[in-house]
Amino acid sequence: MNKFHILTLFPDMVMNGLNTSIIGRAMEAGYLDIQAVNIRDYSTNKHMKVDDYPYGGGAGLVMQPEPIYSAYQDITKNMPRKPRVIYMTPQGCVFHQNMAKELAKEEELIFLCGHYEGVDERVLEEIVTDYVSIGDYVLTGGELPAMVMIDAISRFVPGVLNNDESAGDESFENGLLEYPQYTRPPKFLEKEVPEVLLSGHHENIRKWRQEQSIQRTKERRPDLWEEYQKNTGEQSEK
Ligand code: 6GU
Repeated sequence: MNKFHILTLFPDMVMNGLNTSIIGRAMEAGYLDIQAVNIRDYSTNKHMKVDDYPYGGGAGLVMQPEPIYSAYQDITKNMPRKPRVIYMTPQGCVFHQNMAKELAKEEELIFLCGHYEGVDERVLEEIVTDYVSIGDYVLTGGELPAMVMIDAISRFVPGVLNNDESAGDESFENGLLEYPQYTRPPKFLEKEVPEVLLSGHHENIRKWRQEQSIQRTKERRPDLWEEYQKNTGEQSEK
């Protein structure tokens, strides 16, 4: 069982998103424990204020350090070991599948979601262990990125996926994009399902899928194909 704590000003957004589908089912079944903690609950201001103007001037508001630190201390007070704290920021290193696999080994993780123009640097220095971005674009807050990371990490937690859903052939597992999939009907808009898939010849199917994976990776992700060739010594004959 893996436990995720999310420090956020929008706990409903995060919980409503994650309560659904496979992650929701895994929480219900006890494979995951996901808790959103409302940073505003730790404000000591009479108006429950959590942000203020930036020193030095500039646009927007900055989240103040005290409520975040109090929430962090509350979450970690009975923990024997301090867990990793991931701050969601476009200034972090970019999240990828191997990072998801590694983070799935951690029993507990804390995600800190910022808003406005950012978070006071001093509390980040004090509690954050990892600065992570989900890609080179700017979002309004860290909630969607935290949900993205938790979804990707949870897929590696034992019990979360059943056998049919389980990781293996999918994109990135072998450094290539996944091959195309087909189901009934056998003919749709005059398009037939590739014959080899109906043949029952497992070795031919395996070869066909491998070729399709390679073709697709070359076309859509030349950067991944480059990397794949370096790692496997595969020659570019196609
Ligand atoms: Cl982690 N946060 C925000 N606010 N924007 C982002 C991001 C994170 N990753 C990409 N854009």
